[in-house]
Amino acid sequence: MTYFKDVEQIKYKGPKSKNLLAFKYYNPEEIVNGKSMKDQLRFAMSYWHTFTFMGVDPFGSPTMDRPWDSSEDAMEKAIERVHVAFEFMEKAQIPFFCFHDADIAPRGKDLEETNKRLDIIVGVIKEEMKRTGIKCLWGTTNAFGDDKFVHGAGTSCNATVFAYAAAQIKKAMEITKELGGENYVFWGGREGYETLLNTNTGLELDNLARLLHMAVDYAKEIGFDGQLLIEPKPKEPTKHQYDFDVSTVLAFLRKYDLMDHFKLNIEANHATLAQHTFQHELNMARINGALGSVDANQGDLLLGWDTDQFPTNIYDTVLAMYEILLDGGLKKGGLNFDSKVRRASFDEYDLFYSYIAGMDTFARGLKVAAKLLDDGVFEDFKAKRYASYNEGLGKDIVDNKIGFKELEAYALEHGVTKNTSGRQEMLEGILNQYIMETE
Ligand code: XLS
Ligand code: NI
Ligand code: NI
Repeated sequence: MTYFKDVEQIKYKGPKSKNLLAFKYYNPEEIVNGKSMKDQLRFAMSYWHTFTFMGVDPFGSPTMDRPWDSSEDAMEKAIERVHVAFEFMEKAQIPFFCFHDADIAPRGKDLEETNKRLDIIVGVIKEEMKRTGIKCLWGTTNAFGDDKFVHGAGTSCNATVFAYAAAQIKKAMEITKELGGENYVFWGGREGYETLLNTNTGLELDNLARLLHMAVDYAKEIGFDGQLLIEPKPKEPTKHQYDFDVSTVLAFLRKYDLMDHFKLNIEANHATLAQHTFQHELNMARINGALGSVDANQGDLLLGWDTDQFPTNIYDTVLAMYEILLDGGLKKGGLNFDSKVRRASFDEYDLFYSYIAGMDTFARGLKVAAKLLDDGVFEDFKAKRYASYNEGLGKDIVDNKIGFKELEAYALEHGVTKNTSGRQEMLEGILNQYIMETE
């Protein structure tokens, strides 16, 4: 059965092509910075936004035209979606996918039935993976949608809900392992709170850490060697999400002795919701050795929520790829399009246009970033800017050789040398030049 009859596999046709169903910049086998674009970018499809998002918003009903969703039977529909998803990924040349348990199989009447359903669908996914060579970047559980999670999952005030969340994570880790997933993600869905009038934050955070330690132990027990990831987000659904941003998560991991076991999954739209740039969040993760993977999307700066749009802002992708290359590439991570088509882009072919736009923007971002690094544009500038720490006084400071008394003696004797310009606008001009002129 073919679902996207009007589309052949999307191919690279180059920047001059007028073919709307072709890549202009993403050339999978082209070598950039020593690796093929395919291996540098490790694109992934988000199962939820691509195949379960139906266009509902708080003011309106579903809009998406999805001819394959015709079956009345929930399991039949889920199986059909697996086939469509793999045809889509093959045609769009997306080598990985990411999923929540709840995306792939309908919940059953109880945990036991839900798990049985998951096993059936996982079997179908495995066959498709074998047929296509497409791999699993990460799995996760949805422990936020169901009403039992109204007060949170690992941070619920209700211990039986904590147990249920643990059971869901256990199963989701097992199926992620079964599918060869390279990572497992924890996004703190409702791990946060609305008011301190009813909340014991100390206990909630301790419990969240307990849950994560249990996950680390269980991964070891079943031999799951994927990278565990935490995905920061400052708000939505709760007012105060515990995993606010990269720095908050790092402090949490350090306090609870989890730093060795977790890295971060950084989402562009979550960064801007936290009043940071995407680049800032990647940078903070990188310098702490915690850059794991990326949820590639973009928000709308005029709107205060997670709009999860496809990334088309070239500045953001250049600067994101710049941080990623400085980190030595994505390693086990990838670029997961945690992005959805707008509600009014309801035609099934919009899925292709949106992924092509996102993949091309990141491919171009990769090339520009690689060139900026090759030419040492910003790195050479930075090296000179901090040169005073390479010798004499500065070297004594970074070698931890001197203290306040020696520094005072130095200041009394020498005063300070003249500062030099930070040249921000000059650097921004050069960045523009690279974006516009890189071949
Ligand atoms: C929601 C998150 C979510 C995670 C996976 O805002 O981005 O989609 O990526 O649970
Ligand atoms: Ni995300
Ligand atoms: Ni998000």
